Amino acid sequence: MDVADIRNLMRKTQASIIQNGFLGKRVDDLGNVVASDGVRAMMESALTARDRVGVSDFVLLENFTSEASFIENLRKRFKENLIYTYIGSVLVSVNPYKDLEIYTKNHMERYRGVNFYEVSPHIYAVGDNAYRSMRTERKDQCILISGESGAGKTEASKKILQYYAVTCPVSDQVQTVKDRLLQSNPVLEAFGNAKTLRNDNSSRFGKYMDIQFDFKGGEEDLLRRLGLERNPQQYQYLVKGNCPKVSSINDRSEWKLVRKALTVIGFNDDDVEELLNIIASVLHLGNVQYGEAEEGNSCITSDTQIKYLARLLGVNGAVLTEALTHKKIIAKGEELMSPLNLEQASSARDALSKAVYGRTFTWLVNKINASLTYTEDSSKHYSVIGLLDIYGFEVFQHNSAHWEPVQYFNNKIICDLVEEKFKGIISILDEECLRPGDANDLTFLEKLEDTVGGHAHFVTHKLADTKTRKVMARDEFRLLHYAGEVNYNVNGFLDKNNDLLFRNLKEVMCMSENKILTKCFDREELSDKKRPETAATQFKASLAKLMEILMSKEPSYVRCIKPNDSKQSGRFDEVLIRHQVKYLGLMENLRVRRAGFAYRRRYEVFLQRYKSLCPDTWPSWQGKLPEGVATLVKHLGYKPEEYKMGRSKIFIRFPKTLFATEDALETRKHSLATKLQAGWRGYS
Ligand code: AD9
Ligand code: MG
Repeated sequence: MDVADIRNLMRKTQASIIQNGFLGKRVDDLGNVVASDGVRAMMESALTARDRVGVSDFVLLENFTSEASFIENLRKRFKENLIYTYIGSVLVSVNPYKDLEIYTKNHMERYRGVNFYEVSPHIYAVGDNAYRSMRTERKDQCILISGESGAGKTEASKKILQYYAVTCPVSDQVQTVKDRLLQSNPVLEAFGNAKTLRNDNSSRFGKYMDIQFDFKGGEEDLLRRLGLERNPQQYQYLVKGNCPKVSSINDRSEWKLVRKALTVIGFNDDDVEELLNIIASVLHLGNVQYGEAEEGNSCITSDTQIKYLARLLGVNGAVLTEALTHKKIIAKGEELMSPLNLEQASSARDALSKAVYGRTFTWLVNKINASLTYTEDSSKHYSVIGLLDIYGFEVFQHNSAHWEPVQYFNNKIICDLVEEKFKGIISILDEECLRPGDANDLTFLEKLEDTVGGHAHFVTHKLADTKTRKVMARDEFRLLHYAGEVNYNVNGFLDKNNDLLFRNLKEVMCMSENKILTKCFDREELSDKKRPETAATQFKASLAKLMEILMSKEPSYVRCIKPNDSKQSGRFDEVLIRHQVKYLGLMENLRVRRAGFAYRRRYEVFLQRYKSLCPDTWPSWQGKLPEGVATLVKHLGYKPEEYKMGRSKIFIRFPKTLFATEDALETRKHSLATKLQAGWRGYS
């Protein structure tokens, strides 16, 4: 919040006091009760509209400890298409599963530069607030969007991007970058999202197990060149999830969008062609069928796919066939081709598909990132707002090696169980993967029982009580996540974690004439003797990096809720919603918020902003930060009940305390300017 905002807010409050004859009440055009912070509680109770539409901030609920009234408030608002509600500054959003007229340019304008509490809750308010905090406090921001699969995280992040695109003033050069940023979305979604049972447009970034790309939108001659058919049922990789039909997405128009977007990002026709060749190859690879030759060895039964693959990837068909059925081993300095059995061969084929798709996706992300880099002045530090939209929590019949990033549900116990350095699940899995000899999925499970068997959140068939045992198979372990219990079937854990791409398949890819693949498969990799990192370890490392980035920024939170499991508008499934309210920790959020402390700032930020108001801290404070802040607030006359000193931040209970301080700052600036002017006149 800057001084202008506060002034603006005060002016508006005064105006509405005059208009309404008592502390400003107002119902905006969505029927929301809105008011200025501090006086809201008084005003809202006077309003009848509240019975119909609920309260726009859960903090105003009379019975704020009751989960039932929390959910009732959500229900009232949802019925009225009011999908957004605050808990203080946290935005709760319920997926409406229909297009609402609340994202127009007019709406954007309404939220621009306006205080959080003056207008009805909206995702734009969160975006605007982060933007202004970034500007006034010069601290990088991040907006964390959480919620389960299908709750509306990706939509929320797109809305924020669109808001910035429309409202932030920019130069021409930045405009290009912004266009690219917006256009990167359909591209990333086309290649990184997939239809799942939970969500027709589910984010799969970084996870490539069930990629489905529907080519129904592709042009005829393009399909012919790629050797593809219109019917997605033809492709093994597309039917595996048993849900290839996407009713909510129009492929034809989306495809046009993606083509256009690729051009904006800087792809020429050749680039697009090469990219599509790769995607088509993955589909063909999925259809490579194996038969059994002598001694249980595998052979490829039809060479149709191989022909397409050879052409699309620019590789030698015979070499590819051999690589898909053999493994190269080096014994006594000699290279030997050892035949693969059926199962090994299909794993090798799938590993190749995953590697090709995965690396291409990474390449695409890098290319987009590069096109977004804005290098007008590299010596300058640009403030940033990060947007985190992850893939949501899913509970399926079988959950395999899919480590959910649950950290910001404050799920530390589980995170330690999964991640701990020597005795966490990931390190035990890695250890089993490295162990030569008889290591397999079941020995991995036994090792888990030996090592983490005593953990209160870990159960297996052997360790379970009689009741749980009935619903657990012998090859499963169960984790009691914050968000729910999940059974993990260990079948395939070792293979998936190894995700090993045989050396000879890598060699074939390195020989490819496809320019994108040459960048994805580097020859240097072949000479590297080092064992590649396992999938789980890679995931863990990228998560750690992400956490580091997030920790360095000031967070805002958006909590998304999915109203029902059938993707229907207007259906409010109470059981499902209550579960999410629980694991998103919304009741806890509310309790903390009700305890007060509307405003919190890091000591250095607070001191920097207000130090000029106290002779002891001006022009600079030499001692420790908390002492400087204590001296400053004492001088300003803060009463003990008005604030608390935390470890690194000061917490201020009432906005009015802060407003008074801001006013003092403004007055000082004003008198300083007057003095300077007078001095200048005197001089001339
Ligand atoms: V996943 O964890 O990536 O599987 P998300 O990202 O949480 O999931 P997503 O944003 O993709 O879910 O939302 C799912 C669908 O809900 C969208 O495709 C829209 O059809 C629908 N949706 C979500 N938010 C809104 C909204 N604000 N308005 C209208 C929405 N429809
Ligand atoms: Mg998503």
